[in-house]
Amino acid sequence: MSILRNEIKNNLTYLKNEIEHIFEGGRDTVLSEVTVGQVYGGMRGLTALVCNTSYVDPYSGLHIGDFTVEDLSEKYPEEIFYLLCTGKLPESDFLEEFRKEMNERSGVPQYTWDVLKALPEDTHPMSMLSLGILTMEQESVFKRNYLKGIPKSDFWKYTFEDALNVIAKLPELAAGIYRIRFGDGTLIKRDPDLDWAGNLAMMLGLPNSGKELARLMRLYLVLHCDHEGGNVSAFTSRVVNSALSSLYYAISAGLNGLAGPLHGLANQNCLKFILEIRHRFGDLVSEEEIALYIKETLDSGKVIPGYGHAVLRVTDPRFTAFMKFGKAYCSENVCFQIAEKLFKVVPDILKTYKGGKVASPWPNVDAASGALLFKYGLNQFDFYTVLFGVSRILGFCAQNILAQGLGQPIIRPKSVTNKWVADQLMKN
Ligand code: NMX
Ligand code: MLT
Repeated sequence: MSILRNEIKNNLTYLKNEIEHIFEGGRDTVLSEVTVGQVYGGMRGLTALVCNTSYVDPYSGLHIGDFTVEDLSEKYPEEIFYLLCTGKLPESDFLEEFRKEMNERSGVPQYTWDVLKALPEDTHPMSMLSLGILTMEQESVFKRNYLKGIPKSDFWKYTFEDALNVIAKLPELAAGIYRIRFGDGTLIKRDPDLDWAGNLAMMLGLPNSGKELARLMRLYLVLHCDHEGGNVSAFTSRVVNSALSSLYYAISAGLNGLAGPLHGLANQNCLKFILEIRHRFGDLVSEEEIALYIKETLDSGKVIPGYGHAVLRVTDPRFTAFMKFGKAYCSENVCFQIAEKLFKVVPDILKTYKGGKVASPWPNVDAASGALLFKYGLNQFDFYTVLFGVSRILGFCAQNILAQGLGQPIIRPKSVTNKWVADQLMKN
């Protein structure tokens, strides 16, 4: 991986120069003011973090380097990892080099399988993924070397080693979790000639899944890779790593955040929602029936999964990319058709719901992907967030490698009490 390592080094030099320049321009310049509403409102809209892997524009969505989602949807996730770490897409021989590197570093330890197989049968696959990564923590190259004593400027190099070791094991780990939890527990051997996503698709062992599942898996693993620094899972992972807890701890922590229904778990909940609609109204459900179901769901106090976003104020371009795939390959599929009908019905209802309080009535990344996975035989929707996690780990790794390379300090914002806030109001 010498090409990638060198390019990360170049990127770090570039980013350090940029930061020096920014500091010369005004270290004390105010970027964002914080209101009482923001302090109590999940810090929404507060600009208080720097993340150099990707950026989310409220109106055009995810940007990685100079590229939009549309530019990247035909790429391989391996190329996206390179892009996240370096700001550039790799040369054509990178995929082959990466494949060889993954072969050398692959192999989930037997003790990890022993732990996962010993868990209760109803353990959620996300707990298994998080725990699976955590079991391997003592393998951390960063931790071993940190204990020996290494200069701060070299931290990122060892974290990069940890990243490659984890990424290489992910297809086997994720597919193994699927087979332990939903299959007969036998593990399928990886194929050293396949790419990262292709191997994961193959090792699930789904009957008749073929090349189309691999194609969808590539797109899925590209689209979920990163979403700047403030989302729950990436932020958690970065905070944990900022204490110099190894990448294994940081990844596991980030995954625990991703497992929540307002974040990554919406992925599985979307398909569950579609299946409930299908079960109640049949394959030919009308838009009126869907509207009725949406209203009933909202009246019962639940959110509509796959709709809304903390940053985006338009239809998520990642949703659009999945819809494009669905129209090309799954247009006859009932679940996909219901996802299409939901897209026609939900935004208008959410626009007026709670007096127009929903900041974004539009679909997010989760609204359509489950219908596509279902079509290719991946019908255990409890597993979907694991795929989100596998992809998002690329972002966790890249964000932490760059932050360490830039020597970013431990993250520790200041908190205050109600009394402190009330005193400020009195002073004003
Ligand atoms: N269905 C019903 N109510 C909603 C929805 C929705 N899809 N989205 C927002 N609201 C409500 C929200 O619950 C809040 O109500 P209240 O103040 O009474 O608690 C109100 O609208 C204002 O919330 P927003 O400012 O619009 O959204 P916020 O930034 O707080 O939360 C989400 C963003 C994504 C958590 C929220 O839109 C949501 O819960 N969506 C459904 C779950 C989902 O799809 N999550 C996946 C996000 C993407 N991902 O994969 O991580
Ligand atoms: C994500 O991909 O992390 C989600 O869209 C949530 C977010 O960005 O807040």
